[in-house]
Amino acid sequence: GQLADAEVGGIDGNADDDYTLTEEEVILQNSASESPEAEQALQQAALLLRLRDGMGSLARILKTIDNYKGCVQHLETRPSNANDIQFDALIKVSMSRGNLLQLIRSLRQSTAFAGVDLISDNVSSKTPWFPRHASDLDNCNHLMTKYEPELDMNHPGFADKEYRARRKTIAEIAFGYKYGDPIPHIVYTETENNTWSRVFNTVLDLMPKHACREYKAAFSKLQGDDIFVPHRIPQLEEVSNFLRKHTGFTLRPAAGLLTARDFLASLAFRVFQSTQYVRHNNSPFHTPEPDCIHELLGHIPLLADASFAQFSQEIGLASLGASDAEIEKLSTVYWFTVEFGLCKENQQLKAYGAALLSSIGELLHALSDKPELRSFEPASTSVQPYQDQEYQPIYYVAESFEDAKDKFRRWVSTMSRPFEVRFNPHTERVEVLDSV
Ligand code: HBI
Ligand code: NLE
Ligand code: FE
Repeated sequence: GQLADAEVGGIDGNADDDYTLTEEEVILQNSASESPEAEQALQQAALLLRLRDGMGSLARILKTIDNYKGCVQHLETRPSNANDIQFDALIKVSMSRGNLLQLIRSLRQSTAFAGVDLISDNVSSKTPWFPRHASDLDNCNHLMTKYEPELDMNHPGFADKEYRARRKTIAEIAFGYKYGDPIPHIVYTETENNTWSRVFNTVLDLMPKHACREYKAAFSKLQGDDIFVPHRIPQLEEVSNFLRKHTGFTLRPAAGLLTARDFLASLAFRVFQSTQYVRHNNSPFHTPEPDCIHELLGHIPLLADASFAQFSQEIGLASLGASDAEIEKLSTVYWFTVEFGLCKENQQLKAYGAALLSSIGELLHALSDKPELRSFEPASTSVQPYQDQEYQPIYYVAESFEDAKDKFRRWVSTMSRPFEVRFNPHTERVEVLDSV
């Protein structure tokens, strides 16, 4: 039934806390207080109630709705899987806005309900599910299978049993991870730390000339905090704490290449899903799949930059509830900016893309005279086909992060989503705003 699709995460057992209005209620309240007519205007709404003591309290709810001259259009219940709650009830009503507000307040005063939530009705059932709270990212861990060393004969780890077993162990850790857990510590092997050292030292050599200044600035801070050192792979937990301090981004462990939808959704919450395994020691300078060396040397420094962090989050916010075709475009934009972007600095070309900064081979290719360079224009960049096995034949050049963000915003506003989203950092919740 519809209840199965309704969002039950609403108040997450915070029934005892002082109640703050949800975004839906604020909208309702604002629209009700515009004028006496507006207050009388009929409003359709869906309420989600959590019943502590069985179905008996339904009678009281219906009576209360009746008192407020409301009309029940749909009623549905299901057993709750929360400990102290017996049933969840979804009730669709039609009543005046003013009365609806009072109804919600009056239901909230009753101890029979562990929660009374006004669910916005503006997200239609055609909108794909998307996470509303950072803890919902526990469900955003779907992998693409194309780079699994078990399945891909071209993977440098395909014939290496020990490597495959290692990957499996580290993937299990990511699958077991839940919101709020500390990120598990990995004891990296000598081989793995050596692979890191080789890449790290080459990046140190090339960075002064070829990386953009924001990258270099954050890189120095990571060195200053002894997180980036040549002889050992940093732990995701310490990196996550570093990012939190600078931009509020945090990490969560990912088992491998995630679907674009899951990966982008996490960015909306300023969460970066990071792999924790290490590339095969036979291919230190280029691998087609993300590994923790790519995440650490490629992504982490710029996620500590305020402007870039904002850009990343905006791509994520634009992806929530987007259609498959829109996800494809957003991930193409992500590909040609966050992964492979070049930018200008005093008339010179610099790299800011993570896949360039973590792959010396491709960095030198990108800045040679071989590839074609175009200026970043979301409308055309977002439909440019690309492959992910070889070096890119085309790169896009941004004037600056601010300029890329401006262009991106203007382009995103042409997308078709019937609602707005915004992230509330205090609650780590994405609030959905009706566009009417
Ligand atoms: N998954 N773990 C992980 N890391 C990435 O960098 C990543 C991903 N999935 C998709 C993706 N990147 C991009 O190529 C875009 O499709 C978003
Ligand atoms: N090619 C990159 C590297 O070798 O570091 C990884 C790309 C991940 C999308
Ligand atoms: Fe990446």
